[in-house]
Amino acid sequence: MAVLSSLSLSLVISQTSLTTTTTNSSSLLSLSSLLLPKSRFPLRSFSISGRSSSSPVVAMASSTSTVPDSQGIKITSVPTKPIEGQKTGTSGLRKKVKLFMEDNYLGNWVQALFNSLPPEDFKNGVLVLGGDGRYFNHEASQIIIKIAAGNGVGKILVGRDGIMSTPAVSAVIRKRKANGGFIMSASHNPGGPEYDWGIKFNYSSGQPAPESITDKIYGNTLSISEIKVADIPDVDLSRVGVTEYGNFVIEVIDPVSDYLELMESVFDFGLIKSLLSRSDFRFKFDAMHAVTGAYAKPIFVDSLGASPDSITNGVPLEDFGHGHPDPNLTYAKDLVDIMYGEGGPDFGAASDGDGDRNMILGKGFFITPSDSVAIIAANAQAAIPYFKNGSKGLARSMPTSCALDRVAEKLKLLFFEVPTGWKFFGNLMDDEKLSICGEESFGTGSDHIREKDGIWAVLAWLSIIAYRNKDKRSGEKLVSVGDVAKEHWAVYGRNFFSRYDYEECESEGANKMVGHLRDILSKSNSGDKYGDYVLQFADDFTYTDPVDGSVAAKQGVRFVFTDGSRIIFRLSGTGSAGATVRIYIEQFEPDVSKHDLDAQIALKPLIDLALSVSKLKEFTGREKPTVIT
Ligand code: VG1
Ligand code: CO
Repeated sequence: MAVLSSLSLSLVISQTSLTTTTTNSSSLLSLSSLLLPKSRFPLRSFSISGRSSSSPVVAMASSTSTVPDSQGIKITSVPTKPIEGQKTGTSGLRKKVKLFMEDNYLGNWVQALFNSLPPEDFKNGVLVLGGDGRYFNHEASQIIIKIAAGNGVGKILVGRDGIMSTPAVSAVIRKRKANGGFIMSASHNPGGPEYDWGIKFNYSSGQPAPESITDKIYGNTLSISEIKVADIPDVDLSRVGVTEYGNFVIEVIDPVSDYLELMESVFDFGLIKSLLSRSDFRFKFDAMHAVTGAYAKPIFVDSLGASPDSITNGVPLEDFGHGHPDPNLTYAKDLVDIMYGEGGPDFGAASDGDGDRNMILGKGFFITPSDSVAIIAANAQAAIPYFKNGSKGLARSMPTSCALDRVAEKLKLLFFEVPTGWKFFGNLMDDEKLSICGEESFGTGSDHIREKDGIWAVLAWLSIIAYRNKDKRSGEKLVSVGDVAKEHWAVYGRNFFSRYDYEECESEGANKMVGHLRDILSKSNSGDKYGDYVLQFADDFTYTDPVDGSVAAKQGVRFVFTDGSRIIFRLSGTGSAGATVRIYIEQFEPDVSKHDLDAQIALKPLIDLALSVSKLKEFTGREKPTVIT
């Protein structure tokens, strides 16, 4: 049960240079009563660009407006009480938006975050705020800004209209040397009044907060008693510019320019442009009505010369156009159909809600994310200027296929296997041990930032294809996405891979299934026979961070066989209802003559084995997965 701390009210928050007030109240207040627009302090926000979110522009200078008659800002202490269940999952706190919209739900979590950070990490410091444009982000932006000001943050940099992709937030934190940043997104989960909302916090390196911080936040949500809110009006986020209230500064920034500048420093834009402007190369990018809609035109069209009609679903919408903004074979089906259709384009890509995921397709060809990171790593030095001196090291999440391991081995690079979730890569990058990494869940990235990066992955692939075709004359056959993959398999062998998701199962059955699997683990021995497969080992993955020694246990049950085949089971940590079971299946095939097999056919015996060992049908009642990737 949640512990209710003292509800004695009448709190005074006093801060240097801010006016201090006392609120005498004997009943619980809700944030909403304080967050209604206020007119007490005149707001003058100077517009620089004046564009709407659907037509972002790049790089605008900013100017300052101050509130001349303000001597500071009033901070109100809003009494609150703990709310159960605010535990951060794989990537932030995700729940149904209706829950987040309930009184103090978001405010409690944001205040608990400030209660968890050392004051020197935010007092008079700079924070970044962005989001994927989903429903409730407008209101949430105002709540977060007021609580940040209430807690003594000096400056907040907000993407115009509250829009900024996850990788762009990471880039802005790093470039502007901010103390951290908030991302308002439930990533690939659907949005709109009936669906999900989420919030993530990244700290000063641009990296998602580690479990040591998120565990603290959760602890504080269980004992919270007050929320500190600045009594300032709603801020106009539709225009680039600076607004000041007392010592608190809000700067609305263009969400694209810092990120675009970084991409220009990583890639050879001239090389990519030469590919995208060829008449014999056709490109398609599906922004899925999510945040990369704001980035696609400035980057692919305006900077790289792609034709405007190569961008589809390019306007960010609050409900992602009723879609599920997850770039995979199931949810990005429209793009898949185009790419596999008659006369389809040569290159197709999509990105998710918050722009950190990517899917890469060739004409009638799907690149698995596990292959994608391996192929990028193998070609990076030649095709991407950022890696011209080679990579420091490579890493993948545990369930991601071992294709990357083979590249690391051949290139003699450091190699790491970490638990699922991007937060585990950051320490390795900060310690200069890691350059390129990826997850099977359509996440690929590098140490240019501390998040996975959807557009980066698309540019990496375009760079590889452009590099391979740079001397091809018009009319000559181009090296295709599929050719690059097949050549890679011929050198390294093919790691067939597939993931089965059983979404929103009853939690009880799913937990029992995991219990059953752990039971099998405890009794298993190397050499045990599973049909035709011989067990090498079985365990529940534990990771010890080589940089700070922190340990993450129970990160997935895995059965690894002597031929390198693997079956892995995990419960998702990003869902907002019930339990999602993930089964990951992998088999290595060195024989080139078998590389063209369909993955589902090649993996059939292992899939059947996974289903029978786990008794999934029995425990969950599910006959079929909801998503296969
Ligand atoms: C999923 C993926 C994981 C990814 C995470 C966040 O987590 O499996 O690889 O890092 O989503 O991605 P889970 O716990 O549901 O398996 V995103 O694009 O939501 O920030
Ligand atoms: Co995402």
